[in-house]
Amino acid sequence: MPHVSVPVSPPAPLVLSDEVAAALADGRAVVALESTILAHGLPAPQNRAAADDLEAAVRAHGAVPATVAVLDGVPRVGLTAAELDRVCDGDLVKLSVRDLGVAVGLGRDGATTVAATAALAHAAGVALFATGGLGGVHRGARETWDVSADLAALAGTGVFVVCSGVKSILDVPATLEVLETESVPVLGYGTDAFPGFYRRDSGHPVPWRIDSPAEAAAVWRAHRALGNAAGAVLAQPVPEADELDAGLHDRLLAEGMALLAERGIVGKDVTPALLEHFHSSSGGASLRTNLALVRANAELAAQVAVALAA
Ligand code: PSU
Ligand code: MN
Repeated sequence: MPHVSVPVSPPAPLVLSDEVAAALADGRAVVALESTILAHGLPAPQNRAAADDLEAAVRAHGAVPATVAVLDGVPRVGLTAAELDRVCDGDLVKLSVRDLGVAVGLGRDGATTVAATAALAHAAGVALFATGGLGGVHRGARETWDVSADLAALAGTGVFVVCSGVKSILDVPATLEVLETESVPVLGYGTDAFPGFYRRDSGHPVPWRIDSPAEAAAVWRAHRALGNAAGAVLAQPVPEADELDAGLHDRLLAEGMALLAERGIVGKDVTPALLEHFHSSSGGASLRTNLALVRANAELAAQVAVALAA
């Protein structure tokens, strides 16, 4: 049989903003930010203010922010103000990794999850990524098989994600087990407890604790140098003053789970529906917590990115 040469796949049709492209070319610090949290995790109009707030938090610590989304079928790393407007009031669909080719092929708009943002950030050459809470194994996954693609993405994508643990709406110990199986290191930042998103302590320990951006940078460098292709998780608890009250948290979670069952909500609508229930039923308390933790994560990611670039 004659040898048939297979064309190599073209480079991903990514578009970097001028600022992000210049920073990467100079080896300066860049931090990726996801757009699903803006389009589906936070209500309007607070989401638009949050988009600016997160970018400002990254800049304040000396790094360049790169919010990621797909607009008119173009995967973009680094958005203009007008593009952030579209993400925040455009009624965008939620894109995980499997949806990227579809949205690009069909010329659609979409907001990227942790998984999809990690894939595009990595393709662009951005290592640091800040978000709120990772997706993971859902409660009841034994019956529903609902396991976020965020876990598979972290297993196969070399990005360093700064977050506040996994969303407390998930099965936290099962999620930690999957991260262990997939060889994704989990580091507590200034804590021995794995953070619980709205709460500082999920009730489960972290395997490793680190206490400075320099330590985080050293761990990331070594992780990559040793050839581990997986990502890593740097988990920072929400600032103490912004933690959600434990009783309120548990009540909202129980109500939210009942609501899902009652309305038959499944698949990618589960996480936005639960977050929406928290925001609409906590009198603004969960929103304040969510904003505070993402901002703190953006700040820390910028500090680690700066330490890595040094
Ligand atoms: N963290 C937040 N708010 C969010 C999310 C994370 O503070 O809205 C989003 C992320 O985009 C994450 C997604 O990837 O929720 C997980 O969705 P799912 O469980 O359907 O994989
Ligand atoms: Mn899911």
